[in-house]
Amino acid sequence: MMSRRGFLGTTAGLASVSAVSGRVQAASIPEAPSTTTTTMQPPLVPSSGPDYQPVVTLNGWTLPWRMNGGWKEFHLVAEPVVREFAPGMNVHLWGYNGQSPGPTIEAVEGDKVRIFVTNKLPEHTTIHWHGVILPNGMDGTGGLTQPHIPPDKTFVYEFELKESGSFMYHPHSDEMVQTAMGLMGMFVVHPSDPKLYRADRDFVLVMNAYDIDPGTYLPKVSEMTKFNMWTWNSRVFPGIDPLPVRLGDRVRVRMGNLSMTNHPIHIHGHHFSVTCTDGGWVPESARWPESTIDIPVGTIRAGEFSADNPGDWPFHCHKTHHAMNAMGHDVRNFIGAAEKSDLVNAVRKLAPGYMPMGSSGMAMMGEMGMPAPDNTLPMMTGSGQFGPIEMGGMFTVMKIREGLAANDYKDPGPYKNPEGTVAYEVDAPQSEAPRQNIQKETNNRPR
Ligand SMILES: [Cu+2]
Repeated sequence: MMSRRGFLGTTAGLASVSAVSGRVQAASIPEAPSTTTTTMQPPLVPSSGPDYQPVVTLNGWTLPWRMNGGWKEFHLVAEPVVREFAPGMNVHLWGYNGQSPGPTIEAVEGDKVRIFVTNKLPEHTTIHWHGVILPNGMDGTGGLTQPHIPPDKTFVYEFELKESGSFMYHPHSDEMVQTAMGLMGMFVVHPSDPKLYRADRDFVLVMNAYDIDPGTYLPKVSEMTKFNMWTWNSRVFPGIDPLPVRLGDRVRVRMGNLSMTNHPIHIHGHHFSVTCTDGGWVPESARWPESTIDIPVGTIRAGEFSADNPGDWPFHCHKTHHAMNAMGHDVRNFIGAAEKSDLVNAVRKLAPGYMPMGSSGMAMMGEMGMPAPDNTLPMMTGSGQFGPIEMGGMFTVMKIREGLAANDYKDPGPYKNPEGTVAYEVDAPQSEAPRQNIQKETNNRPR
């Protein structure tokens, strides 16, 4: 543990970089709260200071703080954690306060924050406050703006939050490994004027990707391009919480991307637009409507809309291989390969009962429950009220319902579609759909 002497030594080193430092009061380190729960924790409603609508973190939580002489004090502990990606798969990661990603830090424009960072990792680390405008020596770039934090040591960061917005935190120390191991979190700063940019539901998620061989428990940290698990808050569908929303709510989803590729995030049933990035709020005149918002690498996009269309609406990455789990890669395309082809017959002589997987698509692979190694999720999975959903990875459901209570984030169950509003099968006598050949007319059209 950190000794008082060690603590004072640390702050002495930082004395010249922070004019607002209140390091005298900082002599005692606040407790570091910790949890391993994977369900979305209720928002932390502010009990003092300016009012704001608190955020909720999908499958995560908000870091409690304490006030100390005008400073809002937080304590993050970087440490090895075990994270369940979805029931049936646990991964050994590095995280903060018991989880990857770490808890969301939430504060208000004008707050003076003091963030203690204890390193319980086997190697040194730092924390960089991505997007936050602060004094250079608080930026958290190991070697450049501060010494790295050695294992078993605690450093403290102190800065005043000059701007509201959506930010992130992550190491700037052996970065490739520490990001690949899951060290990251979101940092939300509310405007000091509670009426400004207010949303009724304000969700937070950070995207990452991991390369985990089926049957193993550790991500490969040297992977650069070939990831196979695409996560929101280190969870994959069907492990990602749904987003319950009351009909008529103003909804915001703040999406950070610390993976190594972009993610086009698509919403069904609504249009949304980017109202905030990691560089601040987007003026209303500069917004445009979209049904897919692309989130580039190393950025945050807050998508916002009015929930005026009730139902169970998919909310997912539009890269199809990001909305599935591992084992979906390197599968050959057998669509159209005849069930009784020469090749199949030849294989059947060697392996009686052999079935060419994927000759009519891959949906059956999701339904059959393919045998897989331990600690491996099905490639496509999940079920809804009408059958298999056949998704994985970066997919969840926005559940828009009439009459939900404010700050009620319980799963309201499947949507009850009004009668006569669900696609249905027609009573067609023949399996062949009626066709009209328009080829001839097209050819005869004058040029
Ligand atoms: Cu994606």
